[in-house]
Amino acid sequence: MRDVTQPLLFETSWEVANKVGGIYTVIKTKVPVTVQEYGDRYHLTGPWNRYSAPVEVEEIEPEIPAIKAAIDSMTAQGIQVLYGRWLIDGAPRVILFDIGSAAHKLDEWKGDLWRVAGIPSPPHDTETNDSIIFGYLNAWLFGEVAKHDTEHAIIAQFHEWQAGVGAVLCNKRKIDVATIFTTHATLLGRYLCAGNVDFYNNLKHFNVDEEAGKRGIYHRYCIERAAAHCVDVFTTVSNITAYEAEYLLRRKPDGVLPNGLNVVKFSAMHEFQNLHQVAKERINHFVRGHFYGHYNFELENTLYFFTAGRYEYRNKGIDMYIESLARLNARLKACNSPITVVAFIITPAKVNSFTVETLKGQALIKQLEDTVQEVSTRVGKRIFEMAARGKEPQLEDLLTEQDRVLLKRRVFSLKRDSLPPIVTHNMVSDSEDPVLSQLRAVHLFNNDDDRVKIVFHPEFLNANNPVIGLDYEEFIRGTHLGVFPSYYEPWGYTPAECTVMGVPSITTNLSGFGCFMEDNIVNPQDYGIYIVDRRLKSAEESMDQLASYMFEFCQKTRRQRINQRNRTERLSDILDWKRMGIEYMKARQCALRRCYPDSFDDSASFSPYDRDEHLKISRPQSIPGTPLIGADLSTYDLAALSISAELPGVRDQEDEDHDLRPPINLKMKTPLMTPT
Ligand code: G6P
Ligand code: 1S3
Repeated sequence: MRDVTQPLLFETSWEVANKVGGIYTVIKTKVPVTVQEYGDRYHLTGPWNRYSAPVEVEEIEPEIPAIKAAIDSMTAQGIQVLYGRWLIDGAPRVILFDIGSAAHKLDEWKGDLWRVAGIPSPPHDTETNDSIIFGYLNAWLFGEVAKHDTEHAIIAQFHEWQAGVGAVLCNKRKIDVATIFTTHATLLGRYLCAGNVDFYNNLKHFNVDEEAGKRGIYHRYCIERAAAHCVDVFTTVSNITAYEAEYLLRRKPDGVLPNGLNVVKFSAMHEFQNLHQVAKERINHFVRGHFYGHYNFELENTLYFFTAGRYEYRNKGIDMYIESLARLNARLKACNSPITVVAFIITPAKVNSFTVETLKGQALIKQLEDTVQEVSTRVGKRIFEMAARGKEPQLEDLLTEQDRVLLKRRVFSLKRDSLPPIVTHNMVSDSEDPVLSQLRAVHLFNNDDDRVKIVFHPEFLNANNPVIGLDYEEFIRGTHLGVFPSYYEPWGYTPAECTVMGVPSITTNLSGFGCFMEDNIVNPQDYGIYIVDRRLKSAEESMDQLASYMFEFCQKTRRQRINQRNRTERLSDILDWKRMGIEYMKARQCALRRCYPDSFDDSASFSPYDRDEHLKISRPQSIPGTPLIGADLSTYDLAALSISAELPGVRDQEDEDHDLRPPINLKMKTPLMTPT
């Protein structure tokens, strides 16, 4: 009988030490809490990316004998394996496979996959071929480990379809490991939504095999569906994706594992507010250059909105964002608003380079800045000289003719015939690009009288970028509002990242994050989480609602914005892995009980998922004024939440709106389960 109290844990994903998308963030940010729980019994397996591994992974010798023996048996047969520490927070142990070193086995394994699981694999789908090799290598590893270590229970968690073959093989080969398959989206869901399909209303009626076949993804779909059915525990990242998986993969997930973040809190609120100011100043600098010649708006009255993510135009709601910005523009114009909104769209498209105009704008503004700096230094010297001689400086004495000419030249160079560009790069297919086409259709051209200006930056940001020169995190901090009106979004890290940085955001009730907030927080809007209804409203109504949220945001005073940012930032506790990680613990417990029922004394029918009751968190509170106040609240599950409760009448110093709001008590224990 295996010992279930000290299990070995393997987590398997194509994105281990190999950044592709959101799953990389899930895995990387979750590592510290998992390492804390499992220590050296925790391993991640992934592909050996020859470009990133040398800088991300430090090679070491395996210490656990069963793992060493497993790796030795693989390397003896020509498989190249890198065992090391992933150099991230928590420094977990990773086992990375060189997929190429097993390429000679591909045909044999494809045949085997068809025989044992009935999963077909066409010849030229490289991604699927790699996933098959990856799956066979994982199953090989787990089989060897289970053979050499018969003492400990073993858990293997597989993320997304690319890791699915391993899950299928563990089942077919009856490898003695408890298995979990976690899907972060469904293949079919993503494909159907990207087309013009009324997805959610038809979810129950799709002929899944036919739809997958029509889109050329039948074989991938088979892997995903088989993985969901072959494991002890099947999970996904949100309730909405659980619902989708139930119909598209034909298995109801056992549990939902929402994505967390590794939240680093500042000890004082003003610290993140200061960072906002500093980063905003950097964006201001970019804006002055970008809009040169048409810079007729006040930066003091300018708000920065942005959307960001992979270029899935409809799935990520970029279409809705642009349409709503056009409506916002009309409303701000109609009421003569003093506010200007600069709306950024940051999503990677096929580009050649920055446009000359974009680079020129930044160069001109830099030149002007340098000239003003030089002139000011000279003016300063003159004032000093005059004052030192006892002469009161007169304005006309300060600027020499030479300075005036120099400044005039700089000012003249800022004249421009064309409008400020709506896109910063030369696009490979400018005329067919959906974002540009829609911007043209709604006439958002950065005209002087437009109150909404557009900057489409079709490349992810990084600090070395000669135009914006900020990395993504700094950029978010400098903005005022993130807008993510997604149609298909199993979770959605973008609004979650905004939240932990204290930046309000707009999401939808079709995104996992939006639903999570709606389910767990009373009045999320008060905390800077605006949720557009894309379920019960028509597209037309949703766009209007989005435009209204943005318009309302534009009415806020600076003080209200600062206040709201404080409240938004306070929500970060509920997104921390320290809390979210508990759902992973539940899934692992459940898998252990299903795989090794004889190792448990209590009833085999126990399921960690049975005890869920659903309660909302009434209000994420600020830190209580004195420790004594906190000590009174032992009946609440505050430790798990890291949220302190406020007592009626206790002044909340961080929330300047407090006096306008009724005091609210934290009413109930949150429904978090402590695994037994
Ligand atoms: C932060 C800074 C303040 C600044 C404010 C601007 O709170 O600490 O000094 O005035 O940001 O806020 P705004 O919403 O106008 O960018
Ligand atoms: C998926 O990545 P995506 O952007 O393709 O997984 C992410 C991590 O779980 C999730 O946040 C996102 O919604 C999914 O869509």
